[in-house]
Amino acid sequence: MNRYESAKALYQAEGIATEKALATLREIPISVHCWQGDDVIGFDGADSLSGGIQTTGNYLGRARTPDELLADIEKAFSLMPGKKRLNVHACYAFLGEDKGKVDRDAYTYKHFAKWVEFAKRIGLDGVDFNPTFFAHPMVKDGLTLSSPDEKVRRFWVEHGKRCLEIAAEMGKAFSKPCLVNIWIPDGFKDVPADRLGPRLRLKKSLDEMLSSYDKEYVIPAVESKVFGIGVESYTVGNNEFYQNYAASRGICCLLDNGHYHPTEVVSDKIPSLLAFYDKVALHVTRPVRWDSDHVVLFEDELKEIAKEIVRNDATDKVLIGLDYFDASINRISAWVTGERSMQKALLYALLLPNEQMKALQDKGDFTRLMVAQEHAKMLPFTDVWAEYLARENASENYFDEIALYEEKVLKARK
Ligand code: RNT
Ligand code: ZN
Repeated sequence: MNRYESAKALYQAEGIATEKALATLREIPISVHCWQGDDVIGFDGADSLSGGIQTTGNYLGRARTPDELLADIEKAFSLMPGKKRLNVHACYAFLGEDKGKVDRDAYTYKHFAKWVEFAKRIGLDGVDFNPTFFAHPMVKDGLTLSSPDEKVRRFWVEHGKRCLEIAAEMGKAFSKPCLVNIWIPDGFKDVPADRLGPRLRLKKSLDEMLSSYDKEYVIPAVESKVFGIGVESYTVGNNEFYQNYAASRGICCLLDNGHYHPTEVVSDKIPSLLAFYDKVALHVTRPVRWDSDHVVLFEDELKEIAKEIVRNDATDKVLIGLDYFDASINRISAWVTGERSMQKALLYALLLPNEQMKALQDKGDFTRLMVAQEHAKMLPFTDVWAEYLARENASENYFDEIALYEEKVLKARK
């Protein structure tokens, strides 16, 4: 008997169907961010990052041009098992001859058509989109949609509107809705004199932005945050603001698991939102002491997040996106390791006796529940993972190929 057959039998004895788990896993889309490959710089003129987020490290081979980024994405995605979407930020516009002439408030679909062509060519499930409200001269005093300067506020409202229009085209191109995630860096380093004003302006800006959009092909989401670097005292778009905004406007919340106090966990927020929302979007990341956006690893909180998606039958309600950026290691490897970690966590959750454990909880049999939870940890998960990789034509050793790519391609980028 091979490893998989023996694992299958052991799982079967626990009432768990490995075939079903494998079939489900390959249908769960993961939206992989485009911004790991170039340290979140983009194509539209920025030379550094701002807005309280930070990439650290200077490992060789950062993608410096659109062509390099596309090549790196293609390499990285070829080593990622499962169904993937591509998550694009507006700062990754292919401006061509419009460079220096057309600003973010006037981008159109033509500046992003290449992303759609590319995603189709490499066989992706779709494209998601994000307005880029940072790393731009129109961010004034750290503010965008909440700015008291009407010119600044209008500029960003228009940027948001353009992005919703572009996203509708992206959605249509795949006949599937495109998630448009709104994250703004707005906030203050020190104690503000007015906490309400900026929030009322943000509310007004969002209402203007969202006054019309394609309801069939666009899913707008808002991403809250507790603080950023240099924005420690006050964040306009905090959790309470956006959850109430989303609930009252019928849009979606996006939970980034780096955006809360260290003892607060997103795994526990997912079921709370599922009680009220049809869809919940995620930015899966790995915060180390702060919103550091480390590469996602197969760790306890990630497993817990995956459990909440799987056992609540929410694989089509929770839109899984990745959000991390590490410039201190090979960026392609960073990409692949994070995506595989997410897939592992989902498979791990799919292979748990969720029904039986829930029954124990409902009976109040917490002793047996604890024993069952510990027992489940020791089931031969790795053998089923190996089988998944084999069926996806993906090798467990992805690094050799990346090392070769580093030698041949990345090292030549001086
Ligand atoms: C920042 C947010 C946001 C960004 C990306 C680049 O704290 O997490 O999602 O990481 O939009
Ligand atoms: Zn995020």
